[in-house]
Amino acid sequence: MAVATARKSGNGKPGPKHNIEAMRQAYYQRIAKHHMTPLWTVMSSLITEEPVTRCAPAIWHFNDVKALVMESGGLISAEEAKRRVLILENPALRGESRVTNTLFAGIQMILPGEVAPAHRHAPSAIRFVLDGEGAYTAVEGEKALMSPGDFVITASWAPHDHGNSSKKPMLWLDVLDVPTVNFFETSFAEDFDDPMQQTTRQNGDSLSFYGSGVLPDGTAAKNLATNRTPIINYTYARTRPITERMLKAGEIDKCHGARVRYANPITGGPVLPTMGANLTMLPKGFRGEPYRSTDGAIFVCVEGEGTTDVDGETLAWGQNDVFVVPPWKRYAHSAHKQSVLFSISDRPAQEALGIWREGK
Ligand code: GTQ
Ligand code: FE2
Repeated sequence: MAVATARKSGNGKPGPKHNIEAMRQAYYQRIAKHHMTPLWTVMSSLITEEPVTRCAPAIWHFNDVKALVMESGGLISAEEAKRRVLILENPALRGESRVTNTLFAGIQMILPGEVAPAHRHAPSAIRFVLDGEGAYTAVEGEKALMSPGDFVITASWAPHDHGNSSKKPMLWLDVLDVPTVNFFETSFAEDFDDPMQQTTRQNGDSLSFYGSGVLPDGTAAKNLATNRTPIINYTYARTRPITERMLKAGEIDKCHGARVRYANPITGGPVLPTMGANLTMLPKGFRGEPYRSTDGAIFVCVEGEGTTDVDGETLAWGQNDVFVVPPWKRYAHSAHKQSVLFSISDRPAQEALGIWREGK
């Protein structure tokens, strides 16, 4: 072995610098043939002192998005597309079908009379409704009629189909943990024969039941304590007034505003094991203090107008704009009008792995 020979001939000391460098390179080439490589040449870029992200701050303005998504309605039906969605690709991750390193985001549109056929898959999904009124998602036998600001949960492997029995197109934001599931190489998916599932519960039943401070008694309760919420639709009509009450009571976080966390009412944990979400109301004139955390987040401006400074870059948002803050980048919100922001990230997954951090 070249290295051992060098040590012997040099009385245990390495040879001259140029000599040892050449010997190292020759050695790396030899071990490469055996699919091995030295850690010491990559150590500092492999185990970094701070998070390194490939993700860039980005914003999609709803005016542009809506016009472009509406155009797709004339090109393909929901039935043919299966899901008529335009993917929001992070500008630094083009071609990777992702908005952050761990999350997929897209804008889905469903026209009056259309059906997006029933299927299920390993990735978990959420919808956040942007525009329209009265289209539905059916999840595990329950129809959720949707209005702007509603937050709808489709857990891993839950059967789901969408339909629009209203008179208006409906647009919503889809967020799925697809890149995370694919990172683990654990994707499964299947279609159902029937395009629409049979409903077995009343519309909105899960929120009426589990969002009311009572829980089923006895063994049924134990079976419910899983890693996903039993609630299908966290309606804006129920959630917004809570942030408004917090705002009026002065319960305003210096960084985040009057913010609530969407919770599993059985466990108090996040809505899904891989994704967690918040809703915040910012008073007019709010100037948030800088904050950072290891979970990159997707934000939606539900109401109002303002800006978010991300690492020296200013994102100016208005109603239904979607924007992204990469992991560990400092950001601060400012609200020019009273505003409501929805946000979603992979924080629960990071917390489960014990790697989540936050800082100023
Ligand atoms: O609505 O079921 O944006 O399965 C991507 C995959 C939406 C859906 C997406 C999906 C869906
Ligand atoms: Fe789906």
